[in-house]
Amino acid sequence: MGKLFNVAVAGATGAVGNQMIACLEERDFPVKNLKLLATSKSAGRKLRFKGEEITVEELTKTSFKGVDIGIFSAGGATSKKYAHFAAKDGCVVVDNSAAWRMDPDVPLVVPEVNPHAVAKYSNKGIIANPNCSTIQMVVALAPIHREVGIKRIVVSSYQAVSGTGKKAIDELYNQTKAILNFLEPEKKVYPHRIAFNCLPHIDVFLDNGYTKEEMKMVDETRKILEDDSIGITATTVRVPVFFSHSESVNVETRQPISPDEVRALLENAPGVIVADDPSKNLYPMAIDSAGRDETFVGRIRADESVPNGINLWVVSDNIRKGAATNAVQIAEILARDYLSN
Ligand code: 25A
Ligand code: L14
Repeated sequence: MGKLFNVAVAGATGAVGNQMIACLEERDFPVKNLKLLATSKSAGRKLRFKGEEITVEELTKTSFKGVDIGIFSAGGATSKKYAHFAAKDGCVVVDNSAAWRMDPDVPLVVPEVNPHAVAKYSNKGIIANPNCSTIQMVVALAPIHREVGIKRIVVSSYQAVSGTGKKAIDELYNQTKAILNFLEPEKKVYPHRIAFNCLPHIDVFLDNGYTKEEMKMVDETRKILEDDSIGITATTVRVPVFFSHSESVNVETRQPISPDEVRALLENAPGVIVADDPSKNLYPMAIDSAGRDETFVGRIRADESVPNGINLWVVSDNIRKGAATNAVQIAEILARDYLSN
């Protein structure tokens, strides 16, 4: 039998943390002992893992003593505060927040795209998990970039509320229920009503007029594809969907490529399912991809307004591949290739 690891999940009671626990179980990660960490509010709650109840503990500076791998999804502030304490105690951190993603010493990994980057975990003892919208886009675009080179990307996203966590899932549910009952909807999480609405606003606004979510898509895509020459512009939009982000992606390639060639490439790409048959009304949809780990691609067609243009519609479960699954896949590479001796 292979080596078993002591694993901790920080933010275990959140939307992503819950899914991380489920992924560790589903994928049969070699866990010796699982520690579940959250704020003092949640300490004492019990969560199930492989048929056993595990009591949630309060996250503290000493939580990671004896832990081999710590998977964090408790927000950027928590990661900034605690990741170094974990690393100091010899625990490798796989961090799901934006805190370390653009640190040049920290690898930013999508296992289907740049698994080799995991090796750089040894710099700081931290590996960053990319933003959900970036992950699904690069899973779909990396095979095209390798084949013909990508010059420019124009992306617009249609993002689910679950990205903001449990409180936002509750907000969409409660607002929808209120409106259908002719009651005044309450808003707590987003600056405007999300039920029956679209908000061109995800994360905070920056001085350049873009949101932080939009700039994450620009910066993280270049880092993961290891190519700063790619021009990227993004508009990220919150839509009243619970799970799965959808993206309209327009790419301009360096060499010509036909829609059929793109389809063939993506049919053989790891982690991708091509769902593209307009004659049968077949295209990727949020409701079909929710609960799945793959990235679904369809509506593949030529952008006839430029010489080498392709349009794609890319859909994936933001809590699974966009967060928990990708983080657990990173931990699998780490465990198998780097921590097993
Ligand atoms: O503000 P930030 O930094 O940008 O972070 C924003 C939020 O984004 C989520 C996560 O939300 C985070 O809080 N998030 C992070 N990365 C994400 C990603 N890549 C991401 N979302 C999508 N993609 P969350 O609410 O899902 O998870 C928060 C978890 O973090 C724990 N936590 C927060 N601060 C912490 C901390 N843990 C330790 N130390 C800290 N300083 C947080 O723990 C949670 O696990 P908690 O104790 O506050 O418990 C969660 C709350 O959830 C309530 N709850 C439980 N079940 C339900 C529920 N609410 C509604 N419905 C339920 N079914 C509990 O009552 C408890 O209050
Ligand atoms: O991981 O949808 O950087 O509100 C932070 C914003 C995840 C999505 C991240 C959202 C994102 C989240």
